[in-house]
Amino acid sequence: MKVKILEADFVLTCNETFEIIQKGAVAFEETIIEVGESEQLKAKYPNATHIFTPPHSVIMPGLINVHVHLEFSANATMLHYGDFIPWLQSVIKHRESLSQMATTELIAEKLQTMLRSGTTSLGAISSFGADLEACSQAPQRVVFFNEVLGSNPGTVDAMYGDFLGRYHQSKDEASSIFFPAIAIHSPYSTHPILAKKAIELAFSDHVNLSTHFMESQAERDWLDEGKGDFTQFLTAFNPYAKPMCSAEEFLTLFNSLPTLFTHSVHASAQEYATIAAQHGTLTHCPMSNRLLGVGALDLEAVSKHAINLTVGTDGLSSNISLSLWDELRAALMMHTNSPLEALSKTLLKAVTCNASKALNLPAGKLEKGLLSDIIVATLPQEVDSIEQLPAQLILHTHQTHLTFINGELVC
Ligand code: MCF
Ligand code: FE
Repeated sequence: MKVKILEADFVLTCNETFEIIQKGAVAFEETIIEVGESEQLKAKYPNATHIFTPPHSVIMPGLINVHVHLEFSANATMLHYGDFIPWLQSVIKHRESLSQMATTELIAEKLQTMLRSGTTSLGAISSFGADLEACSQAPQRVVFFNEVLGSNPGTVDAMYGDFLGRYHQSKDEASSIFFPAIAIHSPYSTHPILAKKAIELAFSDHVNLSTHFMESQAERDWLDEGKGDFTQFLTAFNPYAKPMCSAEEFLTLFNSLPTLFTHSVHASAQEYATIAAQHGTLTHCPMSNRLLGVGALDLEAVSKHAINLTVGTDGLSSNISLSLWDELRAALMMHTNSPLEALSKTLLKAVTCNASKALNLPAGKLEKGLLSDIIVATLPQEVDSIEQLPAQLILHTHQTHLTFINGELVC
């Protein structure tokens, strides 16, 4: 591959110091060769192919959406929003028909839309395996999380068998951009014995691990006291239903592997400390949290515990968009107590360097040696100061001007 030099008014490296280079450039092939000032790079690589960008353009790493349920992509208005248990009931009622409507073509179309909005990598939570074909053929880097759940001791073996079958099918598709992985649904839906077996498999196969954790007050009440809104819901399946483990016991199951914990809106300070000590990641899904009526994540608590923070869109089962820009705008509007400039920086890190760390992808930063997953976003006007750039980028970006994956122009 011939060396390319991409130049723009700003290079947002998303590196450790969140360095922003004005009149900057990136020299790259399949991996990044050098990041620096335009004039210097042009002199150093005189034979490179130059790619110019419009005024007010920003070069940055491709975005990484660590948590999306593509099998629910056919939903628009069918699921019940506003309250968690009614939503869950509506998922159970409609999941069969929704998953039939979510054809490979529909999912491929959603992946293309995600690409046009700058998402170059994603973590796909797969409940049934119906998204395998679209995900294994996607232009993006995909970490494919095969989900396991099951609480009835009489059926856990069959549930594990079904999960194993899907996991092995995804392993057959493994490639340099498609990575099989494992997801445990949640502490209220997955028997700890089942969870333990799947976690041991993730450990021995060195694959990524993800779970939903402490999303709603109902989940908190159920795990702590076996009470609350979950009681009626779960006793409909099993009249003797009891919490299968405490929240701390559930977290401890994951102590061997850095795990992505999604939502965690109702986690306690002690649980945040455990997640931090286990080098876990917290995935914030602000739109989903709003639509399912579970409240807003305490970002200050997450930052106090120095937990690796990422942002995901969740699926169209609890969102109206799979664009991370839309998601970041929602987060900016939701966390009204966080200063705008600092929050914007935190959010951009969450979908780049923090996300690549969580998924073990050598991308997510513009840094020598990392994969050339690079996007260009173009602002409509100049910014008042460089400190305003992260916020203005979040407020004004919908689609990218250019997108590269592995150094190849993909859109
Ligand atoms: O993250 C959201 C809300 N919390 C839990 N689960 C899901 C979400 N979006 C989709 N789901 C799926 C989940 O993967 O819904 C099902 C699971 O397959 C609920 S359990 C019947
Ligand atoms: Fe989810």
